Amino acid sequence: MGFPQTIHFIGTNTPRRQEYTLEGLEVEGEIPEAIDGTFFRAVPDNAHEPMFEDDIALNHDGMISAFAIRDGKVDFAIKYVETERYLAEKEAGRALFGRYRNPFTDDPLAKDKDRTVANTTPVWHAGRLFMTKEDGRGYEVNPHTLATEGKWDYEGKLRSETFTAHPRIDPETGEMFFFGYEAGGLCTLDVAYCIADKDGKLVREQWFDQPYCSTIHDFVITEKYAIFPIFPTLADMDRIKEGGAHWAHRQDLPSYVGIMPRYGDVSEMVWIEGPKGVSCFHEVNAFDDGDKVHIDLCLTETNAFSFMREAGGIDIPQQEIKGALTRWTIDMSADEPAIASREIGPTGDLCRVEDAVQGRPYQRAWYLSMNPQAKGPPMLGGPVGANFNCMLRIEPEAGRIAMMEVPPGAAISEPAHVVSPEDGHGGWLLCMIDIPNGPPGAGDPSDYSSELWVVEADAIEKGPVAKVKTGKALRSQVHGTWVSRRKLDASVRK
Ligand code: V55
Ligand code: FE
Repeated sequence: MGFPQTIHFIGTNTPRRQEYTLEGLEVEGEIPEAIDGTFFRAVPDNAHEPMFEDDIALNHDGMISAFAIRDGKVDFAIKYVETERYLAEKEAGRALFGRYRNPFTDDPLAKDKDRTVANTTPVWHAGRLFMTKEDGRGYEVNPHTLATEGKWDYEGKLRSETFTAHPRIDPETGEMFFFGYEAGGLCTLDVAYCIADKDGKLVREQWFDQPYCSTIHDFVITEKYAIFPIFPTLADMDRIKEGGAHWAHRQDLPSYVGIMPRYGDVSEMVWIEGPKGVSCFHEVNAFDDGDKVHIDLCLTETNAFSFMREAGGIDIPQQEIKGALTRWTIDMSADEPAIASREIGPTGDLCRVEDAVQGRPYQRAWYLSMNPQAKGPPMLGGPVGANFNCMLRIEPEAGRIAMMEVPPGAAISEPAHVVSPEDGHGGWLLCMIDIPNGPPGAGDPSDYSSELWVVEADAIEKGPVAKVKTGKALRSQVHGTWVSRRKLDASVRK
């Protein structure tokens, strides 16, 4: 059948399916010496033609990619995560796993095998690197060789069958707070809330029920609380058994915020009702302010993934979806805590704060958006099928916004933040830019050049200080993670 010609397989989602390394990439400009470490990226890229024509990018095999940077020089590598699924399909020489998160559509040879593709976020904690996806447990990967070490279950201690792609690490305690939903199996309400200590030991795992079986993609912590914002994109066992979509969005149902003391008992969870029909995949950050809690979210009026809207019978074209960077404030001292909502920035997603302000008051954040001045259509591809074309830097307290544009028709991926050792310097951002080789919006959408841009974090409007040319058209990442030399040197795997 070949690869389908849909948004999930064209533009920056064009199948590349190549493992390779490149040494000494061409650098235009100068990479600051302080940038010393590796930028890891999670890249979906299915090794085989899919079983179904309506296959989606979220269902594609995870690759781990690395830009290793030292002394202004850059090496590149990309390799498949050797999940149970990848290895089974490699042996069969074809796809065995069917639709996204639907085991009832699999080939009999896939029976009882782990379905996760580990394609969403590289996570670094306690000297180990994991490739994660929310429908399964993480896979440990060797940060130096990118070889897959195996599935990660905390020495057999973890009960949850799933592990989020968005854990939160406290910058002072070094603890990793995380969760898994559908923790007890397909379509269960079970959510596991867990803490791993700074040495990577699982010290707490508690289960609770969410109000409905929703896709909990991200969560947030503050110094006091663990916070689970949930949105009405729901799984349904009957639909899944019929071979249908795992997720369907519901405009008619409320969102909720589940909030509990972060070291507390799940029986202390309070559920607060939020607006109906809204959706969010990523929270920017959250922090305490006396008895109040502020939660900053990339909020949209409906689900940003077309296939999750379509399954729910919602007919809103991608470019017409409205949203805003939104601050939800909850006064926990109130008799009945409620959500007060206000807009703090333009719509967008794939947000980043520096690690040191996780769960704390923060001055600035970066995220991706659509430049209203950009001419022509966005580059096709990426997880939702249309790429962002600018980066914003927002200061919610000061009310200031700056923008970095990209070349006409180009795409930008989520930035990673690199801390500078110099006092008073805000560090750098690393982000992938895919630039069309032909006329923007007109030529072959799979023909583009991928560059890694190095940008001053507090002067993004000036554009990059250096561009690293890969000489390749790389497939879109989902999320990326910067790991400093200090952390790499202390890694468990050598
Ligand atoms: C997202 C990404 C996923 C997924 C579910 O960005 C949600 C949101 C790359 O995989 O499976
Ligand atoms: Fe995500």
